[in-house]
Amino acid sequence: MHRRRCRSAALVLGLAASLLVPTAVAAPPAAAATPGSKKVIVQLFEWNWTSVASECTNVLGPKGYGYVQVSPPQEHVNAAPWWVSYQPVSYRIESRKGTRAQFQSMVTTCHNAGVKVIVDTVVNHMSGQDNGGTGWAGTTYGHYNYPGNYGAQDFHYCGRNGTNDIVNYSDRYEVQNCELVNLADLKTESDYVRTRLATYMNDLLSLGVDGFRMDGSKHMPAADIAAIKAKLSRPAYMVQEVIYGAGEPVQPTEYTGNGDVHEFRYGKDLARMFNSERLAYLKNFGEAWGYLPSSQAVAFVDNHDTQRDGGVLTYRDRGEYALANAFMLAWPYGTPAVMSSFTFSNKDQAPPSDATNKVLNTTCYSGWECEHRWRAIANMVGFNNAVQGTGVSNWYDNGYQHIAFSRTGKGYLTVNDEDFAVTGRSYYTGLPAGRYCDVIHGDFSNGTCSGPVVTVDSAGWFAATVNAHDAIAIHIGAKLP
Ligand code: LM2
Ligand code: CA
Repeated sequence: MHRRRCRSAALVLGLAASLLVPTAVAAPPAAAATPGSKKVIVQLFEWNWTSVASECTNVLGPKGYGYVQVSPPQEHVNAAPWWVSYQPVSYRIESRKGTRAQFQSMVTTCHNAGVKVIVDTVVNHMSGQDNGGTGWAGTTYGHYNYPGNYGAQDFHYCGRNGTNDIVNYSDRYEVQNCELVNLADLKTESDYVRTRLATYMNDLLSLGVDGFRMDGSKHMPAADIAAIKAKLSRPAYMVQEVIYGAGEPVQPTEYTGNGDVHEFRYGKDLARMFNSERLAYLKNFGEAWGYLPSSQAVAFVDNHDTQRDGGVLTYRDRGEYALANAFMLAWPYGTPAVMSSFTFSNKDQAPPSDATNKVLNTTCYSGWECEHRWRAIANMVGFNNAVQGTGVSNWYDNGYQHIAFSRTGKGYLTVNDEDFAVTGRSYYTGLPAGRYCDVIHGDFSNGTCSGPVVTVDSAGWFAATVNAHDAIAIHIGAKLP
């Protein structure tokens, strides 16, 4: 008995000591969240370089956007649909959106406006044209032959399903080694291919770009992306497109070692809360919903694919879409990315272009929706900048579609998606007393507000009516003197 007790005491001691042994420390995650004090990304989908440049100067910089994500700049197959951008034929920076010189000048102009540039980078594949053709800039190519870049030996031919196409997303091998919609699938495990891709990305870095949106990341092993990244000439921001699919073998979390990852569940769940469930459920929106770690996620209401595929809110939802974006820009989950679309009535529709398929200059708001300029969205970018580093406090909900919360000490948002106005309520903000511009309805500049002003009393409260399907937002960056 005595001996047993001693032995077990020793065992207990041994166990206790083992609790003190330092665990293996995982390498810190690669560059996570857009670096810098201005986090918000805007995707200027299919805008030409000249128009992106002027938008940086006139709107993105002044409104506080940190990053612009531009569509793929490399030479592509020549046809009308927007998706030609996702069928590279060479790595010349020469596309329907502009020349290399225009691209270079756009990067410089955006930097001068304080806006960094993320490039949509197509690395998983080349074109999907069985009979080849002549690219936008005159390059003659075949489906598996891109002179000077790739030949037949540089592609996968999975030979499953009677073709080379991906059919079964439950099969990791197929997802990464077969063809996504007939697009010639590069052997990203080959050092030659990796080097060629890194050379393209290094060329973009030499033009000053700040980051990459890695198209089709799910279709490449994370290790292949890591190997390409290791060949880059300098550190760069990276966000990988890995569409979450329940039960699929390839999961978004596999990619966080390389950089950020898009959280596709965010926009779908947010749409469901607005459309058929309750905003009240958003109280713990984010990691608690099974999402990627906030510090490595890029969140979005919609992107160019999901706005065509459904299940999300888009510009067509008008006010609800604005409210969803306002919520995203106020809520501390991930790096928010705002979509800016051209309007379309069919999925394949070209961006406004001339007879040669060259993209026309953007004219907000004809043919281009310019959601990122809508007041409720554009002004919430300033809110996001003002509340960086703060948590959520003072959550309120009515159990249904009316919610409110503080970003502690810096900002306050209340969203009312009920069919009725909420009147006669006061809201506790915890903000310093004073007069604040309601940035959902007014622009703040030079100390004045073009819309309604909200007065926070010395105890941190304000009283206001929140109209049906409307919101009020105030923050310390838009406080009247
Ligand atoms: C992406 N991420 O992984 C892009 O975000 C998405 O927009 C791309 O699809 C896709 N992956 C490939 O980069 C788009 C578009 C497709 C289009 C492809 C290639 O949604 O419809 O496919 O780009 O341009 C089109 C045709 C398709 C055809 C294919 C090859 O729609 O029917 O396949 O071209 O010719 C036979
Ligand atoms: Ca692949």
